Amino acid sequence: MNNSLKRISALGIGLGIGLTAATNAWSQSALEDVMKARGLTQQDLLAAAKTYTPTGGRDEYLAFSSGGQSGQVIVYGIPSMRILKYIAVFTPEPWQGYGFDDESKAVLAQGRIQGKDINYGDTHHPAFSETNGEYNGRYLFINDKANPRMAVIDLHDFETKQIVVNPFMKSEHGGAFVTPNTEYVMEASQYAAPFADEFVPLEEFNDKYRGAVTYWKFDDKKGRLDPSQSFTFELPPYSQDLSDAGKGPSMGWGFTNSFCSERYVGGIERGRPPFEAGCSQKDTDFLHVTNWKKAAELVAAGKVKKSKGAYMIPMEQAVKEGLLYLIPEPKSPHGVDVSPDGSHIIVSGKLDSHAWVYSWEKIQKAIKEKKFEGEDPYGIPIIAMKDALHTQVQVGLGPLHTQYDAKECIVYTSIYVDSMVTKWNYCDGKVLDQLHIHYNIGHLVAMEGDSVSPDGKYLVSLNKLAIDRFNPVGPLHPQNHQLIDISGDKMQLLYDMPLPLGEPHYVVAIKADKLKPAVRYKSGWDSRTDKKSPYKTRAGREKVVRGEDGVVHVYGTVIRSHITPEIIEVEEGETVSIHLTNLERAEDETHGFALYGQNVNLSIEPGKTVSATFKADKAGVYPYYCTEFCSALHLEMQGYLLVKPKGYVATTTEIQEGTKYTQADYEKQVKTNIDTQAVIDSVVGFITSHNYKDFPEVVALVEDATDQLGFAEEAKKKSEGFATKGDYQNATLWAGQWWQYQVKTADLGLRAKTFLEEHGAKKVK
Ligand code: RUQ
Ligand code: CUA
Repeated sequence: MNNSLKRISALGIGLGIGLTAATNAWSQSALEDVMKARGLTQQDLLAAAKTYTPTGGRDEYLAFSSGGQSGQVIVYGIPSMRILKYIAVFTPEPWQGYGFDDESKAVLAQGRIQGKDINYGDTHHPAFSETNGEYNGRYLFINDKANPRMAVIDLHDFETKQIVVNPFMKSEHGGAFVTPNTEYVMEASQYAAPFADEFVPLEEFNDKYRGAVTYWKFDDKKGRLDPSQSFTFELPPYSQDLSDAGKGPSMGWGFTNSFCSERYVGGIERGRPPFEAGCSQKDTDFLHVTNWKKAAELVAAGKVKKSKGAYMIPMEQAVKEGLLYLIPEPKSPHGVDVSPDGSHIIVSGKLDSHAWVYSWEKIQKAIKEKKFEGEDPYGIPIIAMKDALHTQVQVGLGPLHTQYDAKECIVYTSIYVDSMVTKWNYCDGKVLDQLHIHYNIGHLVAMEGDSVSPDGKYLVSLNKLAIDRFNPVGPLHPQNHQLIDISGDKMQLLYDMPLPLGEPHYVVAIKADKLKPAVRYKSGWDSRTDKKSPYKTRAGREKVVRGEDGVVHVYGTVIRSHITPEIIEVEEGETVSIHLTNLERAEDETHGFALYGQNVNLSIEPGKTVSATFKADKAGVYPYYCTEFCSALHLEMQGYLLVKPKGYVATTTEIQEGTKYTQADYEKQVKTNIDTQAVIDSVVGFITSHNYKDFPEVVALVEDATDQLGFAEEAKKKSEGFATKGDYQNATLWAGQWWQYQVKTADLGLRAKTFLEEHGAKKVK
C-alpha cells in the first residue's frame, strides 16, 4: 500500500482500535475496587447510574438556562448535565461569530438604548413558546434585566433573531413569561423610573416615577415580536418583580408581584436609611392582577392611546375599564407561580416563612362582586387578602420560587435562607419532604414545569452560592446547579454541575424530542433574517466587485480545504465587505474565518452566508485562515488580504515558485491519484450497494462527495492540459489539487460507509 492509501484507510480503522483498548482497561478493575479507591457509597453509585450517559447517548430533556450577566443562554442535557451550547443573545460571542458578522451585528443593533450600543445583558428568565399551554419547541424568549429588552431565539437553529427594547422601562425583571398560545410575552419593570427619557428629580418619585408591565405581541408566522401591536400597563412605582400568565380559568389574565410598595427612596448620602430598611417596613406588598385579553380588545378597538410610539394604558383608564387590581401578598415577595390548571397562584415572601396560595375562583368572585377593601394611592382597587387566599403553608425561611409536579397538588418551593427544597401539597397545605441543597437556592425547575402538564421526574436547584463544592478557581466561584430525582416520595440529590457563566437565574426544561433543530441551512442562507442572502455565492461564481456603494464586495466560498478567493487585493482606504458562503452540506462541517488585525471572526455553518465589512485603512499584509479544524488540510485553508498603498504599481505578477517539479514528479502524483481512485470506487460501490437513500445524513455526505469528485475532475483536466504543453510545474500542482479533492471525497465516503455500517443499512439488489 502506498502512503496515500494508508492515510485514507487509517481514517476508517482509527475508531475501532480506540474502542477495543478502552474496553480492556475498564475490565481490569472490578466495580468494588473503583468504589473503594474513590470512596463511593452504594447511594453514590445509584445516583451515578441515574445520570451517567454512555458515549453517543442522548438526554431525555434539554434545559435552557439564563446565563445571567453573560447575556447568553446555556443549554444542557438532563439527566447527564452535559453543557451543549451557549447561545449568544445580548453579548458578542466570537465562536458563533455573533457580533462579528454584519448579519448578527444588525440583531445586536436592534438592542441599542437611546443610541448607545449595549454589549451585555443580564438575562434572568427564559420561556418557551406554547400552544394550548404546552411547550411547542419552536421559540425561546429571554429578558435583560439591566437594559429592559426581550430577545427571541429560534429553536430551529438555536440563534438569536430579534431584540426589542422596552420603550418605557429603565429596569425590569418580570419577563419572559408567555401566555398559553404565545399571544403575548410578559415583561414587568423592577426599579421605578420616569417613562420619559429625561431627568426627573427623585423628589417627584410618587408622581412621575412609574412601574409597568408590557405585553409583547408575538407574531407566530414571522417568529418575531411585533412592537406595533404590543401594549403596556402603567403601574404605581412599587418595584414590580416576577410575573406569570394565567391559564385555564385564569386565561386572559396576568399576575405580577412587587416589593417596596412603601415607595421608599433611599439616599445614604443624604442621611437617610438605606433602601433595604425603607423597602421592608410594611407586612405586605401587592400582587398586581392585569387583564390582557380585555386590554387587547381595547387596543384593537382603537381605545388605547400611543405614547413614545407604543400603546400605553394609563392607570386611570385601566381602573375604569376593570383591567387592574391589587391583592396584598406576604412581605417582600419573590416568585409568583400559576398552577398548571390555572386555578391557584402561589406567592412566597422572602421575609416570611410561608408560601401563600391564592384561589383564582375567589379572586374572580371578588372582582365580579366589586368587593374591595379599599384602593391604593393611585386609585387601584385592592381585594382583601382573606377574600383571595386559599391557604398559607409554613415551608421554611426565605421561600422564593415554586415548581409544579406531574402529581396533582404537589409542588416544590426553593427555600433561600434555609438552603433547602420543600415538597408540599398546596391543596391540603401539608409539607411532605425537605432536602438540603448546597447553598442558598434561588430558582428551581421541574421538567416542563411551566406548562399545563408538567412531567416532574427531575428538579434542578439553581444555587446562589457554590462555596466549597468544587476545586477552587479563585475568588470568583462557578455557579452550582444541583440535579434532584423527584420521581419517588423522597427527593434524592444526584449531581452537582458547576457552570462557569453567571449568574444563571432561571432554567426551563423541555422534552428533547420536541425539538427538531436543523443540521444545515438552505444554501446561501442569512440565518438572522431567515431569508436567502443577497450575497449568496455558488461554487465557481466567486468574484470581487467594486460596487456602486464604493465598497469592495468579495463574493467568496468556503469548502474543505480552501477559501475562495485566496488573495484579496484592495487599496488603502477602501471599505471591504467579505461575503462567504459555506458550500458544504455534510453535518458539522463548519468553517471559520479569522482575519489579522481587523476584528473579523466568522462562523460559517453548512449552507450559511455571512459578511464582514470593515475599512482597510492601513496598507499592509493581512493573513486570514479557517478557524475550525475541518479537514486534514485545515491548516492550509488560508489566504492573504493585501492592502496596497495608494497608487501602488506592481512590477511583476509572477510568483516565485518555492519548489520546482519535473515530469517524474507529475507521473508519481498521477500514479497516486489512480490508486486513490480505486479506493474511492470501492467505497462508492459499498454505498450504492446499500439502501443509503433511506438515510438523509448519508445522502448529504454523498452530495458533498459528488461535488468534491466533480472538482477533482476539473483539476484533473487542468493538470492534463498543462502536461500536454510540457508545463510540469503547473501539471504537478494541479495533479496535487486533483488528489486533494479525491482525499476529501474519500473522507466523506468513509464517513458515509461507517454511518451505514453503524446504522444497519441493508444490501440492495
Ligand atoms: S429571580 S433575581 Cu427569577 Cu429569583 Cu431574578
Ligand atoms: Cu475549514 Cu478549517
